[in-house]
Amino acid sequence: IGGAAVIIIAGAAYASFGQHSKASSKTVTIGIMSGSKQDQAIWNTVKKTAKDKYGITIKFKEFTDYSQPNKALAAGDIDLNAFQHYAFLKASNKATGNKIVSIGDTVISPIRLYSKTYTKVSQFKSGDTIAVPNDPSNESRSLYVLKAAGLIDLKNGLTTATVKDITKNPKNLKIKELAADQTARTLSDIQGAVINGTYADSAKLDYKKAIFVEPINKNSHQWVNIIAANSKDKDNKIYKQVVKAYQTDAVKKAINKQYDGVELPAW
Ligand code: MET
Repeated sequence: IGGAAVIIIAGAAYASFGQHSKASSKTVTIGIMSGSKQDQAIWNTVKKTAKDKYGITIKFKEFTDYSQPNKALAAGDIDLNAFQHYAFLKASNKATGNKIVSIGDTVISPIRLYSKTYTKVSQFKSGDTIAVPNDPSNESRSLYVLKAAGLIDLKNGLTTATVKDITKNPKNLKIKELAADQTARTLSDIQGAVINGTYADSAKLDYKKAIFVEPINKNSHQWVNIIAANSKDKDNKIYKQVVKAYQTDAVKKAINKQYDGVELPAW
């Protein structure tokens, strides 16, 4: 009999703990990239809607390089992340065995070629160096951008091109593969760099001065940025409400105000 009473008491204690943890699970920590005032303004709009409409408290954990936020998500240090496009996630899951999925689309952020030496693509000279990000998806993307700019040619039909797939390089350009967060830093030493929006923001580069912008076309879906969750959480109601709080007219307005067409709402 005594044993049964203990069980009942334990049951009651557990039930009340359960309720408490449900309330506190309305806090969602999202991993984002640091250093972009524009993104901060956009996320503040999301945060406000999440609180006012769904009673969710959003917290942010900021990262400085692309290799960290999926690790942190897989390890359970954060609940969601929002920093990558579909192609990056696919390559990252493939390389790590993580099971991370998209739960909602955010923006498309065309990658751009910048130069401090030149103002036009045609000015590149024989032997010049151009930096590209070295993760598989962004490297391939950048090489296709150099192809679209008419600087190189690549084998046809590749999903992940590398420098080895360059078939024509009439200006003998040297392609320097660097971690995406390092590309902007090299601009003073070399003639060009293909730089993701994230790092163009944090290096305070002027988008309007990019000398070539990645075209948006039927192949662009892979570059749509996403809110990502561990696959076990893909139906989590609270996380879905975070996506709803993102995909609003207020956020569309904030994106257009902050980026003026440089990044575009993509949901
Ligand atoms: N926001 C970046 C882009 O669309 C994401 C790169 S993948 C980590 O270029």
